[in-house]
This record gives sequence, structure tokens and C-alpha cells, in this order.
Amino acid sequence: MPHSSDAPVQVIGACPHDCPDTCSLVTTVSQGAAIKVQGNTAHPHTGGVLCAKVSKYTERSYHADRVLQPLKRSGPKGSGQFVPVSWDEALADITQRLHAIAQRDPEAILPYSYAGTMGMVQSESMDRRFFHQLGASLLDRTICASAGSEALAHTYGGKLGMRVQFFAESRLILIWGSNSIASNLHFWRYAQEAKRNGAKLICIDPRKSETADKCHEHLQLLPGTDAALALALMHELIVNNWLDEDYISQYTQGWDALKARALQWTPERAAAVCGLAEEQIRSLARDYGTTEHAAIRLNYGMQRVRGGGNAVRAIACLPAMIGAWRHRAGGLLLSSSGVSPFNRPQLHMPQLLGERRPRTLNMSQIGDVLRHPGDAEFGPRVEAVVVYNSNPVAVAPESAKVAKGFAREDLFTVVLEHFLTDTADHADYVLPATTQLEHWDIHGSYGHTDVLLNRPAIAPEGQARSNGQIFRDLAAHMARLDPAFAAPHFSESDEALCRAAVAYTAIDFEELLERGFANIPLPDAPFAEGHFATPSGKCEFDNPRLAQLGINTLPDYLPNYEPPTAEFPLAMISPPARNFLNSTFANVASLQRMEERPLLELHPDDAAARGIADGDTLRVFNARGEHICHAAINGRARPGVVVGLGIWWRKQGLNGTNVNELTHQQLTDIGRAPCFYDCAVQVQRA
Ligand SMILES: Nc1nc2c(c(=O)[nH]1)N[C@H]1C(S)=C(S)[C@@H](COP(=O)(O)OP(=O)(O)OC[C@H]3O[C@@H](n4cnc5c(=O)[nH]c(N)nc54)[C@H](O)[C@@H]3O)O[C@H]1N2
Ligand SMILES: Nc1nc2c(c(=O)[nH]1)N[C@H]1C(S)=C(S)[C@@H](COP(=O)(O)OP(=O)(O)OC[C@H]3O[C@@H](n4cnc5c(=O)[nH]c(N)nc54)[C@H](O)[C@@H]3O)O[C@H]1N2
Ligand code: SF4
Ligand SMILES: [Mo]
Repeated sequence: MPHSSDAPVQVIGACPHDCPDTCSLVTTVSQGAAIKVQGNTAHPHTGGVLCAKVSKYTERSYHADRVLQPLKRSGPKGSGQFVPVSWDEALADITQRLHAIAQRDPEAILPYSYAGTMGMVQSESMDRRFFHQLGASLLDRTICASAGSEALAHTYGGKLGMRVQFFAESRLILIWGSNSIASNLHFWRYAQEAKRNGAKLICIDPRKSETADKCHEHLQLLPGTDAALALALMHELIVNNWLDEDYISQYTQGWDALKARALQWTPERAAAVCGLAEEQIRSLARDYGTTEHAAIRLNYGMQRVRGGGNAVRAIACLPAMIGAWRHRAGGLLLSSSGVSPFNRPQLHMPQLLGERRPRTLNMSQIGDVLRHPGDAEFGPRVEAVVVYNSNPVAVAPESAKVAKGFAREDLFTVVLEHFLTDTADHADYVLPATTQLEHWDIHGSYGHTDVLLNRPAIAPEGQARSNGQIFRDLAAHMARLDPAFAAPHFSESDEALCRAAVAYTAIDFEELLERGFANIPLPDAPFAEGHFATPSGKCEFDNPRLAQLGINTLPDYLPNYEPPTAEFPLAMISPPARNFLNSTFANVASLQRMEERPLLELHPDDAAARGIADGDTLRVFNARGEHICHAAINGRARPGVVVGLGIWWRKQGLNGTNVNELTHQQLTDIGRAPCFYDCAVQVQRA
């Protein structure tokens, strides 16, 4: 820690946010205060550039609304009324309550966390040990990526793919289901380099996003129809013989079956399903089938529908059909997190469960989970929930039910947070957490393949403590009631946990201390000669193991759960806003100004048919609820599709709701994930 009287110093850290870029940060500290946060020029993937959100990091860390002492509820559940209490009082009361529940049935306790910080220590180390020792229910962390991740694993054997820097050498890049300029800026820098070198960029997205604006072509398909498009591309690759037969025969499995299926998908058939012109599909297939070094940047935006898993499987077959994997600048990237070297069992210590095998509850159905009365199949009713690194009341689907669940007077809720979010408002105790500037952590990335270390730049603000420290403190208090919590693994420091995460791996911790980042040694072109991580070692077009899961063994097109109807004729998608990160930053004034207010983008025809003008106040509704916001007729929505950019806090909404008031809790075909973009609504002037 820099001494307060020292001249300004620079501390190297890592961006904690749930963003594929995992930037290396340089924080300038003067007199003990962080005065600016910049991108590290020495880290190639960061290139000295940060997004607008994190460039303003000090505005968030020093925000006047930060929770800086433990708070105890003083009003009705959900009222957001609290009184300050001491750490000792809060920890003693919380551990007594949890212990009493655990004595009856530890599965009545549920941890709820996601990627508010992506660091291994503050997101999955001491917390896991604590809940495993308790025997609490396990959480199925499906809210974001599990449909695509599992689909990819069923095809390639893991979350593996192209290395992001080699997109700069590609000749054709399909940006598929991703608004890269908003949510993957540092990939976009590589794509720009390719574009300057003559590459063609094609965006496949129902919304005319900022990224679509900058691509050569844009296929503005209907939400949830990507598998139909992929199958028609296969059809064209087959009938025009744009195939790498040698790659297919050596390194893939199930070609004859896939071919038979694809031949049923003429461009004509797919065009009708996707809401595209036949010629757009033929032209895309020609580009893809005839350009060497063709690359696909697939992203999670296209898997948030009923058939999202199958769509990822279908798209993932394409590079193997044309042998794009032979070169490092060809192939596909969805997530690179499969190369992560971290020693998770060392951090999580699943052995603390002993003989116990707690149930697993799906975070994407938290609305139903919290309102379930309990029965033989479900197990005990949830009596306590501990939330950290997540804001489920705003981000989980069908949020009226989520808010109702959290409003249960008999639910004991502890929230570790920086701010009084919608979720924290429902807590019995809010515990003040440190931000990335104030704690140690170690990070992998799902967009590049480096490991980064985050050193604390400043002392914790107020009485804030790191998640790691809070779980150590909870364990220490629990030890008074249950001696198992006195074991030494409950006092390992955050810094020691950083070291443990990479112990016995190819990553040198001293190098991390020195530079802030380290490369994982990897081949340039992972599947140039097959070597897929599947049991067959091949790219599994046909995966027979899927039959046991009740899933079609070949990729298929599954229509959405909620196709538009006469009553609810518009398909609503709600992708991330450029200047927020999920619901994080929605309370930072300078970023809020850039996003203006909760908006719904409509096509001019859909607006005209309803007498709606730009800026009008709207009622967006379906059978689940209504959300009041403002119309944006800005040329980004296609006919029949509306776009509610996320994710504002519910309490910022005109009627106390956000877009998730309208979404449902049904799950994707693969990966048990939410279907945020598979949602039909109607819109009226309010
Ligand atoms: N600025 C910013 N960056 C973020 C985030 C953020 O909230 N803000 N969130 C972070 C997180 S948690 C994640 S998971 C990633 C997400 O990263 P991405 O998955 O790349 O998400 P987006 O960039 O929103 O891209 C999703 C795009 O998919 C489009 N889309 C919606 N439905 C469909 C469909 O059915 N088919 C196709 N082809 N496209 C569809 C949307 O219109 C949107 O433009 O981004 C991360 N980065
Ligand atoms: N309608 C709709 N809903 C969506 C999506 C969508 O596209 N449309 N996207 C979905 C996706 S992809 C995702 S990933 C989820 C994301 O949902 P969440 O994971 O809940 O992400 P955030 O909303 O950013 O909330 C993270 C919270 O963690 C807190 N936090 C950050 N760092 C720390 C820390 O070190 N300690 C503690 N204790 N707290 C910390 C932040 O203050 C913030 O309130 O939302 C999903 N919801
Ligand atoms: S949010 Fe993403 S782009 Fe912005 S600084 Fe963090 S890692 Fe980089
Ligand atoms: Mo996400």
C-alpha cells in the first residue's frame, strides 16, 4: 500500500467486470486516494484503452451512495430502510440465524452469486468453502452463458476456440449475436485492424447495433432464428461444394447425418423463418464458403432463446465444414475460458461437503425458487439467502416474482454490496464490500487467454471488507457455534488465495506480481489437426451422448417459446446498454446521462401503427406485467421486434419495473439458461 505522503504511484490491477476483455488497469494513487484509472499500455489486449465505464471508475468507487458500514433492516421487507450496526453485531446475528437454520436443514440456506466481480478470490473461494462446510444448497450458475457453453462443450469438448488476436489476420469476420463495440471493445480493435487490411465484416443481429453500423453487411434476422440460418448456410456449402472434405473426414463425427438434415434447409425455407431475403443467405454462404481465413465471433446474445443451445451447436459446425480451423485466423470464438489454468478444487474445497450431497437450485428461476413452499421433490423451503456479486431483483427473469420472493417476511436475506441495489433493498443485513481498487484478486478471461493479478491500490473505503474477508469473518463467528469453522483453511488471506489459484500451474506468480499479467502457453490454431477435447477427439456434429439428456443428437432449429401472437405481436429483446454493465453503473450519473432513461426502440412502422412518436411514454406489457418507459425511434429496431436496452434498476423505472418484468423463467434447450430474448409483448402509448 502506498504511504499517504508519497508522490503519486501507479498500481497495476485488472478490470473485475463481467466483460470478455479483462483489461489490465493502471491506477494512479496520490495521498492514499485513487485519482485516475487508465488502461495498461504494456498489456497487448488492453492496448492502453478502457471503455467509458471503467475510465470513470473513481466516480463509482468514491460514489456518495456507497454502503460503507453494515446495515440492519429497520422497515418492512423491501423498503430499503436500514440502521447502521457494528460488524460484530451483524456477524454475530447472521451466524446465529444461519446456524439455527442449518441445524434443522442446511439446504434451506442458498448462496446466490454471479460475476459482479470475475476475480477468482472474490467470487469463488472462501464463499464456497463456507457454504460447503455449512452444507447449504448449491447454485446452478446459469444466468448468462451456460446454454452456449454447454452447447460448445457438446461439440468441441470445451470452451475453446480461436485466439482473439488472430482475428486481426482474418479475411472475413462474422460478428454473430454480439454488439462488440459496446460489449467487447478490445475484440473490435482486432476486427478493425482486419478491416483496414481488407477483411469483410458481417454482422448478424436483429438490432442495427453500433457494431452493425460499422460492418460491411448486416443480416437483421428475427430473434431466435440463428439455427435456421446456420442450417441454410450448410445447405449452400454442400450444394456448391464449398467443403473441406479432407478436414471433415479426418476430424469430424456424424457428417452424413448432419448433411441429410442440412439439405432440408433451403435458403428459401430459412429466409421465411429468419425474416431475411433468400439472396442475403446465399450471399453470406458464398462469402463464407469461398474466403480463406473466415472467422466467426459468436457471442452470448444469440443463445438467450429456447433453441439457443442448438443454435450454438449449429454455428459451431460451420468452421469444421470448410476447414477454417486449419489456419489460426480461421475458426470461431465464443469463450476462451476453457483454457483457464486455475486450481478450482483448491479454492472451493468441495471435500468440506463430506458425505453430504446438497440439492442444486437454478439461479435463473430464483423467482419460483424463493416462492416454493417446499415438498419432497424440491426439498425444504428456502429460509435464508446470501447474495453477493449479483443483483437478482433487477437481472433475473420475471422480476415481479423475484421481488415477491425476496419480499417474504420469513426469508432471512444477507446482501454483500457496494450500493443499495434493488436486491440490497430487500436485505435483513447489507454488508459493505470493497471494490476492485481495494482488494487482491486474480483473473482469467473469457475473451483473451491471459491471467491477470489485481493488487489493491487504496485502503478499503469506510468499513468495507472484501468478500473473502467477510466469509473469513463469518467463519470465525460460526466457529463459536461449530468448531469445524475454526480450521486453518478458513483463515487463508486473499493474497494467499491468489497464489493458491495458480499453484502447480504454468503461471508464474512472481511474473504476475511484476507485470500484472502472464500468458498461458497455447497453440496458435487449436484445432488445425483436430485434437478436439471431445471423447471422440473430433468435432461432434452428431453427439450420441445428447440422447441421454433428451436432446436431439444433431443440431436443429427450435422455434421460440413465445412467437408473436395477435395479442402480443412484438418480439422483445433486451441486450446490454453500452454504458452500463448489466445493472452495474446504472447509478453512476455520468453514464446514466449517456443512456438517458429506460427506452424501448421501435421500428417506425410499428410505432406509426400505434400512434407512437419518438420520446412518447409507453406501456410495454404482456401477461406477466407491464413496464413504463420512453419510445426511441432511432432506426435500430426491425419491424416486429422491439429493444429494451438493459439493465436499469427497477426502482429507476417510471412504474418501479424494468424489462425483466416482462421476461419469463422457461429455460433453454441446453444448459438450463434463461430466455431473456424469447419474449412477446404489446406496446401502447401510456
Ligand atoms: N457495455 C457492456 N458490456 C458488456 C455487458 C454490458 O451489460 N454492457 N455485459 C457483459 C456480459 S454479462 C455479457 S454476457 C456479454 C454479452 O456480450 P454479447 O453476448 O456480445 O452481448 P451484446 O454485445 O449485447 O450482443 C448481443 C447482441 O445480440 C443481439 N441479439 C439478440 N437476440 C439475438 C438473436 O436471437 N440472434 C442474434 N444473432 N443476435 C441476437 C442483440 O441485439 C445484441 O446486439 O457482454 C459483456 N459486456
Ligand atoms: N433482460 C435481461 N436480463 C439480463 C440480461 C439481458 O441481456 N437482458 N443479461 C443477463 C446476463 S448476461 C448476466 S451476466 C446477468 C448479470 O447479472 P449480475 O451478475 O447480477 O450483474 P450486475 O447486475 O452487474 O450486478 C452485480 C452486482 O455485484 C456487485 N459487486 C461488484 N463487485 C463486487 C464485489 O467485489 N463484492 C460484492 N459483494 N459485490 C460486488 C455490484 O455492485 C452489482 O450490484 O444479468 C442477466 N440479465
Ligand atoms: S468493462 Fe470490459 S472493456 Fe471496460 S475496462 Fe473492463 S474489461 Fe475493459
Ligand atoms: Mo453475462
